[in-house]
Amino acid sequence: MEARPAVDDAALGREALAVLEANWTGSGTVPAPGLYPHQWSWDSAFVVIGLARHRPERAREELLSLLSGQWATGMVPHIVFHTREAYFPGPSVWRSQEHESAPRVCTSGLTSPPLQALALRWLYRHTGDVGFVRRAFPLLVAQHHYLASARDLGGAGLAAIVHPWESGMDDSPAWDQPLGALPAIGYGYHNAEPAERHPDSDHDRYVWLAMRYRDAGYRAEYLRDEHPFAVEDPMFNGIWLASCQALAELAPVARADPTPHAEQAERIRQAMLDRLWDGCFYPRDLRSDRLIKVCTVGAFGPLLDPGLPSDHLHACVEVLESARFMGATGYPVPSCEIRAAQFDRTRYWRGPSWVNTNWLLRRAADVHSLDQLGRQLTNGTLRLVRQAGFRECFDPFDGSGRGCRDFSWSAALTLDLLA
Ligand code: 2M8
Repeated sequence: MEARPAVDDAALGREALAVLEANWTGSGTVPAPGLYPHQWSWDSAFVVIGLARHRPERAREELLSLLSGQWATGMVPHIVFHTREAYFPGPSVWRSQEHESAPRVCTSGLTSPPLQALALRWLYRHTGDVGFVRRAFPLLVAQHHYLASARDLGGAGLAAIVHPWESGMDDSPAWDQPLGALPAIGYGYHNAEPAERHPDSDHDRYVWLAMRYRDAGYRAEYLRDEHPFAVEDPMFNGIWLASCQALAELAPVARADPTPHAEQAERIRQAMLDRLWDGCFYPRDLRSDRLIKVCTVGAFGPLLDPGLPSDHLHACVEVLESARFMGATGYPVPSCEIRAAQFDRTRYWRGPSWVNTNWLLRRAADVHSLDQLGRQLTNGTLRLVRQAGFRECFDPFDGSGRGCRDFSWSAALTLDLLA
């Protein structure tokens, strides 16, 4: 493990702000220099959350810059390409500009966990900026409308992801089953990526799926009737539910009616209980109509809901604190349960711990007044970044850093955890 000189809270906060400053391009914050040279959707929302207290003006710019990539359908894309930096798959693959509902700036054609309303609520809490809420609120209502209409592929009130990239947890073992059901593909989109990220066979499938959707004109009907990957994910929907509740809270500020947003949150809660629960929350593969029975950190997304029934809450927390997750590792929270055959402490979303999911679970602990769990998550996460720096992810057993350095959400959420 790399040794870092001991840093106190104030110095850690200054380092975090310096990383975010360095990753600001003038039109958005990149997740990390080099590997991710554009603006990613949920990364950007985490940056807004981290900057809300310290640099509210920058946080507002960050959110507006991301929303400049919103499509007329309401879809907020998972990548907005503000610069011409090389990245694959880039604008020439997505070809967003061939679509009349796409914005002027180039974007991807997929979406990502809809965290933006929660980020707006965070910003409002720290700034009280009514004017900004009124400006951003309708855009986020449109985003939620898109999810409720174009993405309710199962017809039960949940949003389906149509690509592993949309989950934010690309190579999670949760997607092995639906990806394994795709035809054998040999496109050869070699990705020059470190081995701890995606093997070529997975990357081929990712690109193939994205191109099928593109070639179908990014049409909602195609997603419903033909697209071979459609999954109701508890983390994506848990975040959406939390964002619906954020819109309901912000509605009076925006002079809007909170009722539809509160009702939407209730629909999501009920549908997750009816469709994703079997002793724990699991993703549902809509193409095979089966639960995907591997327990990953995504299972805990519904904990973000203050209205989660208490028996479900306690069952989830028991799993989280058990030797399947936090109880066995020195650091919170492995991205896959450690007893699963697919667990791999070295590979990206198949085992390592991540600051963003730790933060989401810390938020869930706050929501349910689980103070001890909250403290464990906060202290464990701060220990990771103090020891290894603002890395992309971390070995859950020894805390060593993995992936990129100077990673934006690790820095941004550290700022929030330090407060
Ligand atoms: C990772 O996803 C990108 C594709 O979008 C990749 O693997 O290249 C994920 O960790 C995702 O959650 C994150 O938003 C993105 C940028 O940090 O990187």
